[in-house]
Order: sequence, then C-alpha cells, then structure tokens
Amino acid sequence: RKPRAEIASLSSRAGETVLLRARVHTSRAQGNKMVFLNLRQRTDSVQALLVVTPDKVSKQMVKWAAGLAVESIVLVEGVVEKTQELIKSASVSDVEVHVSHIYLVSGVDGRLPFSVDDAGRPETAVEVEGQQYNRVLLETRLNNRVVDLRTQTNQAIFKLQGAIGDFFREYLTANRFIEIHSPKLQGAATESGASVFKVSYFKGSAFLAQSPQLAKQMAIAADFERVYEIGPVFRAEDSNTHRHLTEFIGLDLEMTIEEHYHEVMEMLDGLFIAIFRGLREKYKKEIDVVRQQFPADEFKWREGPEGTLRLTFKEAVDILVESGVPREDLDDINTENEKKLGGLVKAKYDTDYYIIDKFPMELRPFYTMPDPEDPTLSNSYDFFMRGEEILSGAQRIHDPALLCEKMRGKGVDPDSMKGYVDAFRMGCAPHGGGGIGLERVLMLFLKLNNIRRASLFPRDPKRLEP
Ligand code: ATP
Ligand code: AMO
Repeated sequence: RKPRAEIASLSSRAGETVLLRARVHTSRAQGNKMVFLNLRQRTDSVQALLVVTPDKVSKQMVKWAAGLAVESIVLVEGVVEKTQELIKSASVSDVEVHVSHIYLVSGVDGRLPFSVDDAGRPETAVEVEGQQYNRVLLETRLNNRVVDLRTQTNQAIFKLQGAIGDFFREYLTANRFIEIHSPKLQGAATESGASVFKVSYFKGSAFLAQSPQLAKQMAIAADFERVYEIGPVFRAEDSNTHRHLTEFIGLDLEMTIEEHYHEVMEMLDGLFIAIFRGLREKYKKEIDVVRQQFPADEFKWREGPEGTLRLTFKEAVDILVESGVPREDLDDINTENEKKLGGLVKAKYDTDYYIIDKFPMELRPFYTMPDPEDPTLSNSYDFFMRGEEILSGAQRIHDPALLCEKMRGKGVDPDSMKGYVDAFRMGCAPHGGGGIGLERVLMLFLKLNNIRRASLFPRDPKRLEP
C-alpha cells in the first residue's frame, strides 16, 4: 500500500505516481472530457485534472468527478507532472496531478454556508475580474466556524498560534522556568470582583479564575523560583470590542527577583523578542499566507544595542500632551490614546513594540509593589504591540502587612483570600511577573483587526456557540 503524499511535497516529485487525500477546493468541468479539481490540504493546494483517456479514465468517471460537491474529501491516485508554462501563472503550484483513480472518502451533506474559496479571499476584494464577490461577514464565519477554519489563512493563523505557545515554552524552559497548572475554579475573585464569573458549585458557588495570579505567586512562596502557565482565563467583562474575549488564553509567568524588578521586565522582553524572531525566521510561509487575505505592514521591533523602547508612564503622557491631548484626560491612558501613542511612537522610533514602565499606583491591582522612591507610582509595566496592550505585569508586594493594607484600600477583604495572604506570612522572596493575552499577540502581530479571528471558537458577551 502506497503511503499518502502531502501536497507540499509534490513539487520535487515530478514523474512519480502518488496517492493524495485532500478536499475538493474548487471544481471546473471542461466539456464532458475533462475536469479540473483544485485539491487542498491545510495551507497547500494543487491542481488535479481528469482527462478521458481510452485505457485509464472513462467518460463516466469524469462525469462523476465533475459532480463532486466542493469540500468533499477524496482520495486520488495520479502522476505528478510539471505544470505547462502557459497555465503556470494561473496555477497555485509548479506541478499538477494527472489523476488515474479517484474515490470519495467523505461527502458533503447539504449546502455549505459559503465556499472556502470565497472565505479565503481578501476581505476588501469585492470585485474580481468584473465579477462581484460577496465578502463573507465575520458573524457568518463565526457561526460556521468549522468551514471558516478550513481556509488556508485560518490554517496558517492557528499554526502561528501554536508556534507562539511553543516559543513561549522553549524560551522559559531554557531559562529554568517550570510549567505549572493552577486551578480554574476559585473560592474568590483573583483580580477585580467586577469581572468574575460565578458558577454554581454543589450547594454553594465558585468563581472562574480571572488569571493564575494568586496561584503563580503562591508557587513562588513555595520556592518554585520561576514558573509559567499557559491556560484559560475568564473575564466577565461586557466589553464588545475588537480586543476583548470573555475567555482567552493567558501566557503567565512569575519569578523571583535578585536586585531589581527590571530583571523580570528584561526576561519578558527577551521572551517577546524570541517569539517575534521565531515567527519571522521559522514561519515565513504562514505569515505570507495570512498577508494575502489580510494585507498588513510587517511587524517591526528594535534589536541591537539600542534595544526595545522603554518609556515611563510620565514620558508616554508627555508625548501625548505634546501631540495635543489635554493633560487632564491623561490620568489614565484610555484605549483611544493608547492607539494614538502607538502611532506617535511608530513615527518617532520606527517600532511597533515597546514597554511603558512605572504606572501610577492607583491604576494597578492590589498586589502591585509601590515604587519605593515615589509611592504614588508603582514597579509595574505594560507591553504594547501596534499601540495595544498585550502584557501587564509588576513586582508584587511580598510583605503581608502592606499587602493587607493595599487590599483594604481596593475594597478587598484579606480574610476572603486567607490562603493567599498566609503565603506571605510564611515568608516569600521578592518576585514579579506578567500576564500575556495569546490571542492579542497573534492578532496584533498579523494585524487581524479583530481578536475573534485569533481565537479558535471565540467566546464573547454575545457568543457561547459553536
Ligand atoms: P486590562 O489588562 O487592564 O484589563 P485591557 O486591555 O483588557 O487591559 P481594560 O482595562 O480591561 O483593558 O479595558 C479598558 C479599556 O477597554 C477602556 O479603555 C475602554 O475604552 C475599553 N472598553 C472596555 N469595555 C468596552 C466596551 N464595552 N466598549 C468600548 N470600549 C470598551
Ligand atoms: P491583565 O488583566 O492586564 O493582567 O491581563 C493580562 C493580559 O491579558 C490580555 N487580556 C485579554 N485578552 C483578551 N480578552 C480580554 N478580555 C482580556 N483581558 C486581558 C491582555 C492583557 O495584557 N494578573 C495580571 C497579570 C500579571 O500581573 O501577571 C493580569 O491578569 O493581553
């Protein structure tokens, strides 16, 4: 039995007979003697043709093949041939398959909501060669996500999502971090009480973890030194925006500090650079596939001696004030001004990636360490891509008395988180960390403009299905 071939490998196999299992992407009959099938496997496709020949391919067979519904899965046997120069430009690859046998593996029951061919076209291209193409709306895509996910673009997007996770793990493992798995069922909110999902739990109730914040800090108190987690994060925020989900994948880490919290910031920065480089160097093909549907300028970051741009919160505010934003609007930097800052930074420093350090204490969660030199500020930072936040992090308070004071200041009763507070009463090394939204990193690296495109089956305030 011949092993099945991958379309991606065909260009070096001209002359060979191969067995392929693939989807029928498009189908076009020419008279009753010939049918062209565009066959697709994930991010690859190839043209296959069936031509009536006296010894091999019957008229009936061509007719049957021409009647195959698109998206059927077929098994074909055929010879790989170099594509003729004449039709090469229109073809997706430099080889084609001359089919001798074709079998149906799985048919399509009923009509598809849209064709994968249409779903894979650039969203802006509504007219192609004088013909109108309906753009497939995001809503329709998400309602029929399985079909939508079959596009070459989506196959590439989710390969890239997996790659970001791989680079995250690789970098942290190399830096002596260990992976932990913290509970998602909690007795109390882990961030602010406002955005927590309450679920029934036997005769009482429980909460879905809004982050692994408490667990990762407690792992430090338990002497794990350096930990990371990749896991779901739940947020009951009624935010119907392009960048909020109610469930997303958090890439979290926490580590002890020797001298200064910038050790953590540098670790996080090194991590992002490793991710960006890894994507650029190992996933060029997938990035190019996505670019065809979502044209975008390449993601830019600074390397070399000058390194990643770091601004303090105050410097960021000054840049915005200089551009005309009233200072009184900048006690916090809202989403609109964040985006504006991204544009100003890009124009001035030619980078899509930068760090803002030293946020005002009052803007940060209770566990954030105040700046010892100015207690109105904090040892905390956010990281940005294309003017949108992708990471929040800080040095944490490891002194239990100060922690309780800050908790009360934010209306959190320390007794409601006794296990957490006790971790510091029993001694805990200075530490800090950060949390990254995986879908945001993917969305912003590729400039997909909507976080739902970077989530396999997105969950938002209006969507729990499919
Ligand atoms: P954080 O890590 O601080 O949660 P974030 O990027 O998720 O960061 P939030 O602070 O949760 O941002 O969200 C605040 C920003 O999101 C606000 O500046 C607001 O402009 C925007 N936002 C939140 N909810 C909505 C909404 N329903 N409609 C429009 N904008 C919203
Ligand atoms: P924060 O709440 O800022 O910090 O979350 C960390 C990162 O998670 C992403 N993110 C989201 N992604 C999609 N949809 C959402 N609704 C959403 N909310 C947040 C963002 C954000 O930067 N415990 C801290 C982290 C820490 O200090 O270690 C925390 O959860 O990319």
